Amino acid sequence: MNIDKVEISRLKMPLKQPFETSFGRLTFKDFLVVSIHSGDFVGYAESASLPYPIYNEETTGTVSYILKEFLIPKLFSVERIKHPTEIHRLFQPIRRNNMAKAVIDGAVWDLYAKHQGISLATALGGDKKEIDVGVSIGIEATVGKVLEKVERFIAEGYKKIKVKIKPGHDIEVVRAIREQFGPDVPLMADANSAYSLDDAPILKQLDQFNLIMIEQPLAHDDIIDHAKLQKQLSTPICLDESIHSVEDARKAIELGSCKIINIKVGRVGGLTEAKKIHDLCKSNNIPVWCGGMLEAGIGRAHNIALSALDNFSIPGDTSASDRYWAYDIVMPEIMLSQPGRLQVPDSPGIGYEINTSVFEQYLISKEHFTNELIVK
Ligand code: OSB
Ligand code: MG
Repeated sequence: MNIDKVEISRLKMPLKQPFETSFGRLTFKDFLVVSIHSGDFVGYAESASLPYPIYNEETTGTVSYILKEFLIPKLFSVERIKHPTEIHRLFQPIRRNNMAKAVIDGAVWDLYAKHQGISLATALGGDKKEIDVGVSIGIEATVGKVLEKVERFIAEGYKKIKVKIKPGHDIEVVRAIREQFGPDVPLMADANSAYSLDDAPILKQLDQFNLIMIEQPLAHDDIIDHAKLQKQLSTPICLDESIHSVEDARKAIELGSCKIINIKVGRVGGLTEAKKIHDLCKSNNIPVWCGGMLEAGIGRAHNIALSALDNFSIPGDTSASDRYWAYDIVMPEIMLSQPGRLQVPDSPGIGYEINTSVFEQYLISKEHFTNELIVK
C-alpha cells in the first residue's frame, strides 16, 4: 500500500450525561479521527485520548503533536507498507505515546482490510459473528442513581455490569446492587487506581459479593502490590492502566498480579500489540476483554473487530452508540443486534461508514499531510 494522504480531524462531542471515575469527571469527548488515503481506499481510526492527562499521561493535544512531529513523517519515510504489523515496528524507536501510535496503526489496519476486501475482524484473525457486551457505569451523586442505571442496562440485556468505585463509594454501592438485583447479575467494579495496599481490608470485604473481578484497584503503574493484594483476595484482579505492552502482560502474569486483563487498543499502542497480548494471555489461560475510552463509532467499530478474537471471552465495555452519544459519527449507529449483543460486521474494514453530517457538526479542525517525498 502506498500512502497518498493522511488527514487529522479534531472532534468535540458532548456526552449525554457526565461520566465520573475516581480520577475525574468528563462532560465531553475531545478526540482525533485519522484517515489514511491509499488509491481508492480510506482507513479510519480514532484516538482513545481524553482531554486531560488523568487516565494516562497522554491527551488529545499530545497525540496531535506526536502525530504531526514524529509519527506521520515516519509513516511517509517508508516507501510501501505490505502489512499493518510493520507499523508497530516502525514506531518502536519512539518511547511510549501509545495512544498516538495506535491511531495510525488502527487506520492502517482498516486500510489493509479494505484493500484485501475482508473485514477488520477477519484481518485480525477473529471469527465470531456476534459478541457479548457489557456496560460501564460511572460514579453517581447517590447510590439510588447508580441503581437506576443498573436497572436500565440490565433491561437492555447487557451481559456485564461494571460500576466505578472509589474510597467511600464502594461496599455500599456493590451491596445495594446485589440486594436489589440478586446474586446472578454479572457484576464487577473498577477502581481506576483509587486504593493502596493499606486498603486491603476494605477490598477484602468485596469478596463476599461474588464479583467477576475488581479492575485496577492499586496504582496505575504497579504490578508488585497487585500481586500481594491478589494473594489476599478471592475476587480476581483485572489490570487496565498497568499494562502497556505484551512485555508488561508477561511480567504481570509471571508475578501473579492479575487473573484477567483488560485490553484497550489505545493504551497498548495499537491492534498489533493488542493481538499479541490476546495471544499471550490465551496461552496462559488468562481471559481478556476489550476496555473502552468513551469512544465514538469509529473507535467502537475497532473494538468490536478486536473482540471477535476467541480469547475475548468476557464481555467488554463496548456498549451501543446510544450509551454516550445523542448522534454518532458512523452509519448505521452501533446498535444491539439482540439483548447485550453486537454483530461483528462482515463488510470490508471496520464495516461502518462515516456519517458526514454528524461528523461535520462536531468537527473543530482538520489538517492534511501529503507525502512530499513521492514524485507523482
Ligand atoms: O477505566 O475503563 C476505564 C472510561 C474512560 C477512562 C477509563 C475507563 C473508562 C470506562 C468507560 O470505564 C468505558 C467505556 O464505556 O468506554
Ligand atoms: Mg478501567
